[in-house]
Amino acid sequence: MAFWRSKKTNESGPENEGLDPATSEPAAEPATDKAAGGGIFSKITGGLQKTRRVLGTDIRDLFKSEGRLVDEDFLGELFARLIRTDMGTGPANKIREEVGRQYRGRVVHLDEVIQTITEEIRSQLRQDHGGLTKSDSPPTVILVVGVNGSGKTTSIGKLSHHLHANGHSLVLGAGDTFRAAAVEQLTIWAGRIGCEIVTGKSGADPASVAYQTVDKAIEVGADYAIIDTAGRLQTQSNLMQELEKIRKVIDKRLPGSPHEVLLVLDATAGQNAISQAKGFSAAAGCTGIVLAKLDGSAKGGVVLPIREQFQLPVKFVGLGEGMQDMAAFDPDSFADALLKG
Ligand SMILES: Nc1nc2c(ncn2[C@@H]2O[C@H](COP(=O)(O)OP(=O)(O)OP(=O)(O)O)[C@@H](O)[C@H]2O)c(=O)[nH]1
Ligand SMILES: [Mg+2]
Repeated sequence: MAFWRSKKTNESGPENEGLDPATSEPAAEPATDKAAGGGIFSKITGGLQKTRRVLGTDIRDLFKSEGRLVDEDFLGELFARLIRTDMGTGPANKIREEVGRQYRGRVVHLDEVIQTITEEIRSQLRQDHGGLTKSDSPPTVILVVGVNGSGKTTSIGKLSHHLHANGHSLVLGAGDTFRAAAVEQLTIWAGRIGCEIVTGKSGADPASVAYQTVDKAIEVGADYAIIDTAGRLQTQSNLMQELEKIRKVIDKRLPGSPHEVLLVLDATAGQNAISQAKGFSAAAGCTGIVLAKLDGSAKGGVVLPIREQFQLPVKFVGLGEGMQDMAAFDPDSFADALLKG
């Protein structure tokens, strides 16, 4: 299975496509991914180890081999275990209700309940716009935002690696000009991938670096321009205004851009990631979420309230620090990886 998969929901219209809007075929699997021997399912399953351990073990503990009567006690215990993954009370309640509706008063076996929970999670995660937006006339401009240390630069590296491995040309923009180390970090990624990068002097106006990045991408005919930004809190109004300025100058150079504003959330932050998403999605005009560091978190359930409370689709999940440790978010694989296997 491809690392990067056009989802069924994305095959109906150009704006909903995966990487390549010209085709509804899944993107070609990069050789590197094959070499790693991992399909998307095993990748996600591996990345969700910590959450799986909490959720799977906890739910299995509820059962004896002969099955268990589904009564209010059972449903209460199930609920308590579900929310330990940071999925929040809303989604956990819906799962409890569905299990109660199907099995109340009956003795059930673990597999039946796991199946019902998986289906309920799948349906809660379903989304229409999972793929990366691609502009009809290149370059597609992607701005990457989020709080400090959420995984922005690393996610750009991984995304760029994948795009490049699939034959797309790209220009990176080191829009985090606050720290020399940030420019260095992105420069190392560009070197590894073998793509162009635009950097400004230390302390340069990030908006001017963003402008030059788009300019360069247009000049060289690149397919993508991907712009890094410094970490910030949604409460820092001056820094949020700076994002607004970045957006404006990009739009000036290439009207209609940025085509994507990806908000990178740190999955280890669990429910805190939700409040970050709230502030950012309004202030920065975000179009999608990258949920980074799922591998380091037992709070992978947080993707449910993210889907519940935001109109924003989850586009990618980060599953490690390596170049290939990212996957397109697919609700079905994700739900299966949480509970099955
Ligand atoms: N395990 C794991 N670590 C990750 C992942 N994504 C990023 N990291 C690590 O998290 C740390 C912060 O990542 P960065 O990409 O530098 O985060 P950032 O948002 O660019 O940080 P600032 O620019 O300082 O705001 C680094 O040590 C990364 O290697 C992931 O998916 N899994
Ligand atoms: Mg960074």
